Amino acid sequence: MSVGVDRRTLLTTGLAAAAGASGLGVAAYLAKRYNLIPPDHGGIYGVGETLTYAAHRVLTSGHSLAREFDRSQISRVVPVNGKHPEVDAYQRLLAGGFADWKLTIDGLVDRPSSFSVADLKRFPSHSQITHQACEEGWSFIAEWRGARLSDVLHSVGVQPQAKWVFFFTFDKWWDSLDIPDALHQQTFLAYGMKGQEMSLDTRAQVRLHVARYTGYKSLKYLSRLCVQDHTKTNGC
Ligand SMILES: Nc1nc2c(c(=O)[nH]1)N[C@H]1C(S)=C(S)[C@@H](COP(=O)(O)O)O[C@H]1N2
Ligand SMILES: [Mo]
Repeated sequence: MSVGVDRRTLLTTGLAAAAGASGLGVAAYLAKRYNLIPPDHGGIYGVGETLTYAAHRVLTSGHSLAREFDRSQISRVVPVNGKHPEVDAYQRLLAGGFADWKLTIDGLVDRPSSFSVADLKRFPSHSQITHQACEEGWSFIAEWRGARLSDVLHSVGVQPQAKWVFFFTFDKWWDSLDIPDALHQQTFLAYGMKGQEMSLDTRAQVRLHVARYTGYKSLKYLSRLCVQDHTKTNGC
């Protein structure tokens, strides 16, 4: 994988070593063991993720908002992290301008469904100017436009026992949010940026934008969402 991931692995290995020494590693282990944190791709964020999530839950209510900015504060440079997935299925969608792309939502929902870009655009459109920060140390402020994930999830009828939403992508990343974060008003399925359509040259046409979290939760190249009551990815 990319150099970035190697750096992250180093970073989290270092964190885990430091945390182990202070007992935080045990807390992280227990949190993971008892399904208290939303897991991420390969667990590479480990202790750091656990602490971030715990701090979120202790310091903020599920309804607290990420800061929003003025138009004048939008960054001129908005770096793109990574390349489009090379898998054939994704390359075919890209070549066709995403006309055949659909986002499947299944799991603990009353009406498993698939949404095209046009379908997502039929939900009320919202915009927000927020900060996206990569854990590797760079960040930018951008205006994002899209459907609230909550509106899309409500339309398929999330069942009462649901606890987590898992997100799967064409580049085989995955991540998860708990239901309060998935339903949060600033969690978007974004299809626009800087007043334009999301650029197919650089980013996926629709991406998750989770304003209250570090950039790695804002998955691109989405293929499927699965609503669950447990944190096992293979149960989806
Ligand atoms: N599918 C997928 N989504 C992803 C990533 C990825 O590698 N694959 N990288 C994440 C990380 S670490 C960051 S910081 C942001 C970067 O988003 P950007 O390319 O819009 O800057 O995307 C996130 N979403
Ligand atoms: Mo990142």
